[in-house]
Amino acid sequence: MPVDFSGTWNLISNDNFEGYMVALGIDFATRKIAKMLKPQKVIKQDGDSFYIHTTSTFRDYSLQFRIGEEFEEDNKGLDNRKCKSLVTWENDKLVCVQTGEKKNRGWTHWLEGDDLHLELRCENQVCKQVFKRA
Ligand code: YOG
Repeated sequence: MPVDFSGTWNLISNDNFEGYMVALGIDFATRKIAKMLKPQKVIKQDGDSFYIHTTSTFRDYSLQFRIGEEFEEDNKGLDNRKCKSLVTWENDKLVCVQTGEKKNRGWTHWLEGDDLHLELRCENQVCKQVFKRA
């Protein structure tokens, strides 16, 4: 049975989000607001199809993709840079490579016990987020 990320998840920790946002070129005022947020993720997983909706009181971001199929991502409301994204399984981890202007950009999701983990990468910065089921 493959891992199932489906569910509603609330952020409980957010390590080095500031460094990640600086690497993405997010301005100071926006970073000040963003770092106070406690986003919620709704993930719907159906075979190789995924829908990930990240919501907050400030901005929302939604993403739909299929494993192994490269797609254009616009990062609208985030850093607004377009990139080509590809999500694959690496064992039980969901790994996204975001190819574009920013080097070493991507993220990885995995489950650890009852928690959802997310590592966000950009250039030399790594942000580590943990979510618990709502
Ligand atoms: O998740 O891509 O689950 O898309 C990353 C924020 C903050 C806006 C959030 C809004 C990067 C201002 C999405 C936060 C910082 C700061 C809630 C992470 C950029 C702008 C939307 C992400 C993947 C994996 C799915």
